Amino acid sequence: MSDTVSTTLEDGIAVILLDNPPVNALGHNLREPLFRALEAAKANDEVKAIVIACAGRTFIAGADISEFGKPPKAPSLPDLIGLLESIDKPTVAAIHGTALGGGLELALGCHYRIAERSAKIGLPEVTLGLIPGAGGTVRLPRLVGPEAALGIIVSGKPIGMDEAFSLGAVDRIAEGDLKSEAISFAREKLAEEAPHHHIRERSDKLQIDDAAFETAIEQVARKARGLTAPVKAAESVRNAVTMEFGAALAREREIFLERVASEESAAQRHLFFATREAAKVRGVGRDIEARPVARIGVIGAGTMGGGIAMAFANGGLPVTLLEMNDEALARGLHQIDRNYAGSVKRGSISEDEKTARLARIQGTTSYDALAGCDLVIEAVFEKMDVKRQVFGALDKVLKPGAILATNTSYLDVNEIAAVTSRPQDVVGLHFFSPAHIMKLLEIVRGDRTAPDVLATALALARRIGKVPVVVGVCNGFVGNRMLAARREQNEALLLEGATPAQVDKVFTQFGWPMGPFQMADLSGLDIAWNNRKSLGQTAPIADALCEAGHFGQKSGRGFYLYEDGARIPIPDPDVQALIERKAAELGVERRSIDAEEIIERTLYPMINEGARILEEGIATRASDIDVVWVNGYGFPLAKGGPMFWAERFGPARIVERLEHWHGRTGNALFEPAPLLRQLALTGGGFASLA
Ligand code: 3H9
Repeated sequence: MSDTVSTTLEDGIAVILLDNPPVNALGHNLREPLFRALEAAKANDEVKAIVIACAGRTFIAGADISEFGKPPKAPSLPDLIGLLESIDKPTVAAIHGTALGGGLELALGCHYRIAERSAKIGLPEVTLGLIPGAGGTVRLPRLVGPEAALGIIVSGKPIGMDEAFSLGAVDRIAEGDLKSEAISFAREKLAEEAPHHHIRERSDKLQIDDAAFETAIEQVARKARGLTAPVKAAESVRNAVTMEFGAALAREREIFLERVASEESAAQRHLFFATREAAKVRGVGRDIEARPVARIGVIGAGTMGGGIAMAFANGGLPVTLLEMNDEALARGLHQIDRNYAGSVKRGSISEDEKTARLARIQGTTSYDALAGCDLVIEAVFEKMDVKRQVFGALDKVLKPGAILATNTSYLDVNEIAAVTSRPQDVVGLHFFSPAHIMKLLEIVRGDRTAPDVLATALALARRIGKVPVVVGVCNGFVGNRMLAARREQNEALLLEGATPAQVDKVFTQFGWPMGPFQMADLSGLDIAWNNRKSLGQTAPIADALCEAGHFGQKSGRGFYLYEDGARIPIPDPDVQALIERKAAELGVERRSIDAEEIIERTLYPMINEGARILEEGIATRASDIDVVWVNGYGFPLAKGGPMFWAERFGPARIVERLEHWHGRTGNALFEPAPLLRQLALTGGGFASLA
């Protein structure tokens, strides 16, 4: 007996109960006593069959991720599963909640699996830059067939019981009490005359259509977007088919250990914990209760407002969508309909689901219709006057306790809150476009925002599948403020001699899905142009392009040329000529610019701004900034976010190059932030300076 593992013997059936909160991760504190319990049950003649079950909210959620990268402690998970497979007595895994990663692998070491109907199973290792390392890629193909196993392993997505049962991954669904049904199931199996086979002894499902399987594997490489783990996982599934069991298992372990030691996995593990840390907010402890939210109001049915309405409707919440007049409302609702129709066409939702989601969105042109809403978010024009007007009107109609949210991407939330009689109920909810797709939600905490308003925003974000990060008030908050630092240099690089294609290539080689100029063309140069004009800002090249009718992909010309409505960017000699003309006009001397300089002048100012954001307390932790950039701006997952990357790459090197550019240009953007300087001197990570 130990704190985490206890065995009870019920008339010949040993029930080994694991209890390692919160998610029964297979840390050493669980592996070691479980190994002993299994050895004892194996040796005990009174034990005729074994059931492995878990206490708490879930079956085993996998290996303990925090142990990776530390010296291994025996017994390992493969040792445990090896021991399980040496037991002839029937072994049954009783699954509730989620059996993930090493948890599922342990269950695959049992003869049988019984699960509650609500349970899920999966091998999410690729999402941590890993491959399953305790037989998952070798046993699952033998159990469900290589094609199905490949899908589960490379997607990392858990599957529900209908699918698991039909694939044969689970032998029985428990409709009543899991533990007693697992015991009865074990008894049934004992009573059967037939021998109990371990998965390793089975090869009946390994027959495959070679060509189709190879095509599926090639597709994995194409879709991996520069990540190595899915490709390696697919290789390991192929080994399960082409190699004998023991050799495939040994090779899987080798690949797993390589992956654990990789930067890609370190980055993804960092993001796993960073995402969970970000939800922990100063002053918002577990004792702070979220306010009940049953109906959402959204003001503005443009691209952003429509997307926000969809995000809530997709999460099951009814939405009242307000526009100024019937025409604008009809246009907005029509666009939402079209977006859902697109999802149906792509097969991501059913026609019924589309109908259900649309039915949750109710249009109105009257503020009075918002009176019953528990939270209203505005997505109107980005001008303080307009926002103040909207908040004044909201203050009049909303019931006491309702939350007033703004989707502003840079305006002062405190100033907006000040026009209301209830600044404690005002919060920023900054969605990212397209709002129904992008995961990030910056929750902007005003000076007077009440803790339970933040708790409500965090709970809502989770309810609609967003990744929330709480940030403070400043121009652009975390994401857009750092983006502005980078953006300033993009045009300067073009004027000084780089081409859009050259800059974009450096970005994609770094791992971004696309570079800044392709991105600008995709989102529409006119939108940024209008924004600049309203702020009294200029960007010589982008402004000139807009004046010449280059609005990006939608007009067939932007920083690139797009022929016949295609999305392939083609370098445009006219744009090049325009850049050179502008450089001459501004007296900028042109020279050749290399990849290193492009990184130093775009990524380093971003990191520097991130350090300032930390100094000012706008972000609570460096890892929060990473969560923002990975989920809102496509920062390469494999690099873990700008601040994580900076720590690994070397703050001293970054400071040295910032100083170089500061000296050369005199631009304050490059002046190293004190926090970054301190890190360069002391080493360690940003967290060590907190
Ligand atoms: C693996 O298994 C490798 C093997 O193939 C080979 C080995 C040889 N380890 O998410 P939550 C913590 S790789 C350590 O908020 P939920 C988490 O940080 C692993 N800690 O709860 C949080 O801590 P805190 C493959 C873990 O109810 C707390 O538990 N498995 C682990 O929303 C609650 O987590 C996975 O990738 C872990 N494995 O969701 C599954 N898991 O409270 C990872 C959680 O201090 N886990 N924690 O912030 C999950 O997907 C979700 O946690 C789960 C529950 C769905 C289980």
